[in-house]
Amino acid sequence: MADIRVTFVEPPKDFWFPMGEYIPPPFGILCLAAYVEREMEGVKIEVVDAQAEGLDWDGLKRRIKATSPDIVAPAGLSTCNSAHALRTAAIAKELDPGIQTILGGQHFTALADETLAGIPQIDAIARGEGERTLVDFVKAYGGDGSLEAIEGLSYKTGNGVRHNAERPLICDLDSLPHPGYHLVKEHMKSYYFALMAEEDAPFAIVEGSRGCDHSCSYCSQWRFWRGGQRTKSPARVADEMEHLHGEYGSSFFWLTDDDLSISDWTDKLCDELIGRGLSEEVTWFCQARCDNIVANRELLPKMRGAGNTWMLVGFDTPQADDLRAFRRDGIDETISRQAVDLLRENDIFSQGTFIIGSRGDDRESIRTIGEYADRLNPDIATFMVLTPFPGTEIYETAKANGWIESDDWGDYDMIHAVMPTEHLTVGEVQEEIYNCYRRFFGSRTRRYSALFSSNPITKKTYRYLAKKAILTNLRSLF
Ligand code: B12
Ligand code: SF4
Repeated sequence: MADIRVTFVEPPKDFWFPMGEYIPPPFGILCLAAYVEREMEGVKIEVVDAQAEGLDWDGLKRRIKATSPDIVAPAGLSTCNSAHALRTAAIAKELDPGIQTILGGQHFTALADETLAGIPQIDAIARGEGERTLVDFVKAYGGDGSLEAIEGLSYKTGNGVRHNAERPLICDLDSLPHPGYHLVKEHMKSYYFALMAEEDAPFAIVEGSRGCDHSCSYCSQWRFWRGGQRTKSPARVADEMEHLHGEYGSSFFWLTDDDLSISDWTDKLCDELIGRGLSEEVTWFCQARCDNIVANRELLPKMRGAGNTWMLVGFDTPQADDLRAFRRDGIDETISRQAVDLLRENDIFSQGTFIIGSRGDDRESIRTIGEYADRLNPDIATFMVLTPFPGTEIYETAKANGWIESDDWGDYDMIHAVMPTEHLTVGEVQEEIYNCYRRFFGSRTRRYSALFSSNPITKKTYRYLAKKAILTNLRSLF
């Protein structure tokens, strides 16, 4: 099938300031683009990365026009970026109403019905895993098959919205092509993550698995990927890293896994990285649960030796009731403390996340969360506001009870408060997140010991955060 032009777009967007400045490769659409490229000969694919190309909205419009697309597929990473995806689709329709627009990702999967019913510029949504649904959509556009038969697709019909049956997940993730980094090869040196690696250390994203075995009530991931975790093989993940390093010089990697399975799998991945000499050349970031870290503590020295320098761990709160309500089974203060100590002993930088703004929170309980962060003392703390992301249980409860006060999806970034608690207004929750950061990062003792730390990552991180005035940014939100 020839002559179909598909343009994938990473729209212009702000970075998430608590993590400093960065330009990430648009990983999700790179996976989709590579899959379409492999499955459909002759389709002309372009990936427009507005961030890497430094395009504003007018520039993006000109750039999309220059690709003469038949289909425009914007990236749909998170709820707070959903308006950017919609605006991209609207631009495509302004250029030519005949261009087909398709969205995907967590937010639009959860809100497929209202998005299609309410937004004229969207033609279709691929719900859940996108690769195979998108290929079938492109084929149908070219006359091969009907929309009606495409599993996982929701789309507009003459008189409403049709949601086709769910599509089974891809069993073998190794069967996917390597993500389409070659489609953005001219930008590979511009992807960076200033806080986590040097600005001149090209940053790439790799995916070890999809989904998660847990079911935290505030998380949209486990439902989106329908429970359970599917992994690529360790050798395949190492192949991707080796290729990216060899071809483009990528030297800092973010593993997308929601909970890296620190187990035999990680052991093998480390063997691969060490055996290929990559551990000398690259560093990598991962996220893992503290129970997982503690249960597999014997692997931490090997992970550090294989280049793992930074780990993000969710501690949430010291309050047992909230941990229960969040369904964070297996997480408590003892295990959290052990995890921080183990990471420190193994020279792995620990980023701990904490959640404020649950229904019962008042100023006092939030102060105890701040104190908890002080007690656990991870290398840095990231405080986030409990956010009702569409697709989560918390969203359903909050919506049913009328708790949600903001309908601006741009606010759903875990830094803006969108719900009051029983005791605090939205504005007061917003103040409290600032207070938590001020307490942690304002501590002179912590700042001085970090600035003079023997750990270069700690030193650099605190210097960087001080320079970027994160507290001033947070203060400006209320
Ligand atoms: C890497 C990452 C980042 C990177 C950015 C990466 C990027 N490309 O821009 C950084 C660190 C900067 C980041 C920041 C944030 N992130 Co983030 N991030 C991730 C992470 C770990 C991996 C994303 C990824 O590449 N996944 C792998 C790809 C293959 O999956 P995918 O993107 O979902 O795409 C598949 C499908 O969704 C679908 N699909 C997706 N888009 C489209 C588009 C079309 C057209 C189609 C057809 C299909 C389709 O097809 C794809 C292939 O199957 C995810 C968690 C996760 N494991 O996914 C969180 C995640 C996306 N982040 C999240 C959040 C909340 C944030 C932040 C707000 C910070 C925070 N509080 O955590 C900021 C927001 C940034 C901003 N302002 O843009 C949440 C989003 C929740 C939600 N419902 O909104 C997630 C899900 C984490 C979580 N556990 O909740 N993030
Ligand atoms: S918060 Fe993390 S551990 Fe919990 S369900 Fe989501 S991805 Fe899994």
